Amino acid sequence: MSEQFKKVSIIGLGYIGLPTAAILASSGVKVVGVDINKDAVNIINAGNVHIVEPELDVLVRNAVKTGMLKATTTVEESDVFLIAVPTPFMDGHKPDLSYVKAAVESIAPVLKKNNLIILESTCPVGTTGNISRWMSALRDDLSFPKSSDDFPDVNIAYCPERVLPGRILYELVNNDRVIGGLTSECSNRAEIFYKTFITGQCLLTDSRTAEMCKLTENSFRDVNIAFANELSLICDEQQINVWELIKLANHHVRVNILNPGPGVGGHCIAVDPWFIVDSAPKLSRLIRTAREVNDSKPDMVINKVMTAITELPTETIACLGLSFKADIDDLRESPAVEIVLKLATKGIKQIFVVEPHIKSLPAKLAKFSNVTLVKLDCALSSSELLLILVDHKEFLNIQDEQLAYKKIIDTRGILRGRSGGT
Ligand code: SAJ
Repeated sequence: MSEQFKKVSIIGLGYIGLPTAAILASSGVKVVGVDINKDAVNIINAGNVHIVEPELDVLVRNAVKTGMLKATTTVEESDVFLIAVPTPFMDGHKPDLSYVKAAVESIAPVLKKNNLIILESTCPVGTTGNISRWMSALRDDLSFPKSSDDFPDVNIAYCPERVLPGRILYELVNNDRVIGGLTSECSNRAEIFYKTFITGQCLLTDSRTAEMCKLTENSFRDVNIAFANELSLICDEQQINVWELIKLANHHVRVNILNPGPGVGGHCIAVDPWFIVDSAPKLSRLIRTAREVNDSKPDMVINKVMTAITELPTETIACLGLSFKADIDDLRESPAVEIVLKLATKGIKQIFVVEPHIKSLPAKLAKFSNVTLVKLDCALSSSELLLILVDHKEFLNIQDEQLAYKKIIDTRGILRGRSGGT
């Protein structure tokens, strides 16, 4: 590790902060992980993890055991402060920067000359500049970057995380990083920091372009998923198998349509495009419409189930999957949860839920007497309608005989030729 950066504090120990802390610690840097969640701090200090991500548990256990990683609720002096806190949206899809502001306020008292602050949270354009202004107001004894040719006491850069849940440890090290410093010196110092633990390229730019780049990447994906989702609705009405259609169209060398599904979940793609819409409401018509198309998909699935259910003698349905995508345990903003919740309120007699990655139903579903978490075999043998909401690998081997005499609504296309699409 470079002499400059012997100790790093990571503010926010979630899906990005904790893996980053563990990787840095295992590359020989002293890491202090800071989180307001006392339970998470205790779990980590005991060498365990509070989130599920392949191989993260082993990495954290070793980092804690060797003393290179510790978790705490209070920020301490460091060389680098890396902010990885959530940036959800509030009513009206306006970005909520309160966690970023709270992180800045917690760092300010311990900040020293030559420190480097890096923001990784997804943020609206201009947030990195705001951090400099907020810090200036809190610490008038230090200088912060104001214009691109400054040489301030403290450097500040934006470097968005780009890792995919389920592949975080691999992508953290191997992905290219976009680094936008408030000055060139800020970018250069951030590059030196990242080069100590990543093998991907560091692409240097200014902070506003880097902020927009992150929003653009996730909006690009949202718009493309919306195209697939819209196609699935059109195909449903016109009795065309959307999966076969996409497979054929994708044989064109310049066409690459994504997969339709029950909607877009997670805390990134369903959120970040709104930051662009909020900043340029009149110009971002396509981005807004894509959000609306994807957000409307769960209700389309529900309508389909409610139509199908009228023909079921005992009204027993099996919902396969609750997480927001395959092979993870993350239920945040999951369209599958939204669909099961809405179905539960519609008085359906029995809803069997299969989610191999959880041990009990989330409270908002557990309170319904008509919703039960069961194993796959039980759900398949006891239900009349099969609603596939997530393409977990556990569901890919369902046998034809287990589908006999069932109505099937396959929102993920895992049964392809065997079902009628979404
Ligand atoms: N989905 C579809 N059809 C598809 C692909 C995805 O319906 O063809 C759905 C998924 O089921 C899920 C949602 O979209 O509900 C989002 O899943 P995802 O795998 O596309 O993305 P995330 O949210 O897990 O991670 C994204 C990634 N961004 C991009 O691929 C541009 C990741 O690289 C980012 O780091 C992450 O957002 C983030 O933190 O911003």
